[in-house]
This record gives sequence, structure tokens and C-alpha cells, in this order.
Amino acid sequence: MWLSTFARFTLPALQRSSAMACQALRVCRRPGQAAGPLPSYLTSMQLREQQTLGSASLPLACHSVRHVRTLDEERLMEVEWEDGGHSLYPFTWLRDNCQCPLCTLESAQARKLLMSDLDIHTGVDVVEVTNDNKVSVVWPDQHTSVFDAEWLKKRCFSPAARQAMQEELFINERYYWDSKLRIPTADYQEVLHDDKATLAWLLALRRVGIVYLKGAPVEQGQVARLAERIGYLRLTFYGHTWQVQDKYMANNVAYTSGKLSLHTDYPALHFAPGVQFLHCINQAVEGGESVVVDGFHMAEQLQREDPEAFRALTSLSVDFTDTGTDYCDFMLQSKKCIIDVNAEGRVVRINYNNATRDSVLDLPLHQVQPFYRALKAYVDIMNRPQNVVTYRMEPGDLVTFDNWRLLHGRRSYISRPDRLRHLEGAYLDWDEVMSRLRILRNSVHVDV
Ligand code: OGA
Ligand code: NM2
Ligand code: ZN
Ligand code: ZN
Repeated sequence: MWLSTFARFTLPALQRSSAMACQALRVCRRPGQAAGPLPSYLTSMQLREQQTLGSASLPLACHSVRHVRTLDEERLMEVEWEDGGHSLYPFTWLRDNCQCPLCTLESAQARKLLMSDLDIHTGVDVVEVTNDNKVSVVWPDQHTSVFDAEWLKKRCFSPAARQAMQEELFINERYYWDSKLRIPTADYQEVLHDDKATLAWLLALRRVGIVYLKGAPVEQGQVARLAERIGYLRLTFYGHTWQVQDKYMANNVAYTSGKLSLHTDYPALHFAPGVQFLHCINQAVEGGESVVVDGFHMAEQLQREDPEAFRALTSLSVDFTDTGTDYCDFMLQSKKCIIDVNAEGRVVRINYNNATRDSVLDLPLHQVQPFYRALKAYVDIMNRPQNVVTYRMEPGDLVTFDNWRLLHGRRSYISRPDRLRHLEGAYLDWDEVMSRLRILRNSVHVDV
């Protein structure tokens, strides 16, 4: 059922190096255009590409070698492909990546060759195409390396091939959204038991940043069960999993019945959890609705509307603090920019929880007011009704989201001791989620 809208989009795009993948992505790159395989929840989204797919991810068949030669001056090997394309490979890189059993531990797919044994000025004696369409390189000391054509093609140094490889490895395309988002929804039991459903879930979690699961048993333990689908969950000072309830002498504002303004969890940790699960076991009689915004999209809007504020939030580091006792006693301090950008200036993480932002503010006097102005500008943008998605969790619902990207919050609620609102939560990290995504993408075969 949900597969028809959800997986029709996600699954074809998962197949590595397939023409279908390129097709599916091309269609999705033009969200305004005729429907095609684009599911309805994506229609109001804009696709931001961190990388684009280049010609390098076309079908395998065209990757056979027509000719190979060396350019000795430049110390490059040139491969001419059957389809007419060319690729260049530095001698040093080829020697470093020899796949023979002396240079590589095959059982671990790891390099045995030591840096101290690598001659970074090596020449090449002979290069040739073998009968089984591999490339063989004989080095001056007569050591021989044999490279598979497909292996070489994927590692081509052209900008398009590098982009294609990076997208395949990191799935960095993101669909930016606003209040019109229809949150991708899947069935909890299907995600637990069917690899295809697990794959579609994780892919949407990566691209959209939030996936809603329905039909979980109304008892504790479900977030841990779901984490087992991936690998393991992230332990923090709040425990392996944690109970969001109105608690006496709460050690966190989340454990009261008050409003939680839009925040990311745990900026007090320098390495904040990448992914969050929240499972509703009991909802309040009144209030307690959830709100989410796309923090990356909001940061992009801030950059456009108020570049000075964007500069402040990406350059001024803010102190966060968290002290108390839970799994054990803790006294955390961290320093973070509220908006993290990578070397290319792309937004990669939001770090903001107003409750744990420290009163210690390590800024020169003249930057204090500009900092507050900038933060207010960002918060004002994210609170605009056209940017916020509101939903109400019911018992058995389980929301999964990107805690590096989304800001989430909840409305205050009326607390009744006889009918306590109760969510169980857990964290995971993106490394483990991406690991499972890559494995499933290789093992699940889709015939859509
Ligand atoms: C939290 C949180 C949401 C809710 O515990 O950090 O955001 O609905 N909870 O209680
Ligand atoms: N809880 C929900 O940053 C935070 O303190 C977020 C974490 C208590 C585990 C809340
Ligand atoms: Zn070797
Ligand atoms: Zn939270």
C-alpha cells in the first residue's frame, strides 16, 4: 500500500550504477513537472543537490577498455573506453591501490601496502589490456598489478565521475520542504520485517529528513527493536532509550509538560546524535502536538533574506551546557556554531536548543547584540506558519527524523497523573544508518 507512493520513488533510485537510477533522479530533479514517479509528498519540495549524477553511473556494459597507454611526462595512465570516453590515473595512485594479495588483505578489503614502502615517484614499465578486459601494469621492480575495468571506471578522476561516486557513497541529495510537506509514512511492522520497506524508510529519512511509522505495539521497547534493524543505538547520559514524561524534579525541560520550542536534541554534546526516534505510548488529553521544520531549508532562507545573520550563526560559536544525573551523573559543556557549514559553504548541521544554550557566552561585547539579532532572525523564519509542519502523535505512532537537520518541538500539554503522556525515545548516528542503507541497497533487488 504505502509502497505504491513511497517506494516507487525511493526504490528505483537505489540501484547502484543503473540507468534507471539516473532516470528516476532526473525526473525528481524537476519537481514542478509532470508527475511521473514523483510521489505526492514531494510536490512542494525543492531538491537541493549536494552532488549531481554524472555519466559515470551509466550501465556497466559500456565500460570495457579499448586501449591503454602511459603519458610518461605527466606520469599518468590513460584508459580509452569502448564508448569513446577517456580516463586518466596517476601512477602513484595506481601503485598505492594495487589489488594483489601482497598489497591488499582481501578478506578485509584493506590496504596492506605501507606508506613507507610506496614510491610516490614511481614510473611504469608496461601497461596492457589483458584478454579478459582488465588493465595490467608492470612496475619497474617487476611487481605486477591487474585492475578490473569496472573498478577503474568508478574511480575515474573526472569531476562528473567523482560526483557520481560521492553521491553513490553518501546519498547527499536533499529534498527541502515547508508546511506543505506530507510526511512520508510507512508501516512499522513492514519496516521491521521487510528489507524493501526498511530500505525505502532509510532512503526517505536521508532525503526528506523525516519518516512517520504507524502500527507499532503500544508498549516500551519498540525504538530499541527498530534500532536493531540498523545496528545499534547511541547511548547518552539519558540512557540507551529514554522516557519523555512529566517528571518530578525533571533533569531536562523535555521531562515537563511545558512547551518545547523548535530545537535539535543534545547540542551539549560535541558529536550530537544524528538520528532520533520517538515512539508515542500515551498522548496527552489536551495539547502535546508535535511541530517540525526543515532546518537546512530555513538556513537557506536566512542566507537569502539576511546574509549578515547567516554569517553570524555560521561563524560565532555558542556554549551549551547540561548538568544532572540520569544514566549516571554528567556535567557537559560544548561550543558550537548554530549553523554548521562544510568547506564548500553548504549547511550540514544545525545545533540549537534554547534550553541548554549556556548563560556563558564567549563573545566579545560588541558581538553579543549582533548574535542575538541573528538568532532571532533564524528563529522568526522557522516559526513562520508556511514553514512549520504540525502533527499529533497517537499511541502506536513512531516518528524517525534527522536530528542534524530538523528542528522539532511540542506544544505544552495538560498533565494528568492517572493518564501520563509518554513517549519513548532513542538516538542513532548517521554512520550506522548509512552503513545499513548501503548494505540494503546492494542486497535488495527491486523490480519496479
Ligand atoms: C524531546 C522532545 C518531544 C515531545 O524530548 O527532546 O523533543 O513531543 N520531545 O515530547
Ligand atoms: N532528552 C530528550 O538537548 C536536549 O537536552 C534534548 C534530550 C532529555 C533525552 C533533550
Ligand atoms: Zn601488489
Ligand atoms: Zn527534542
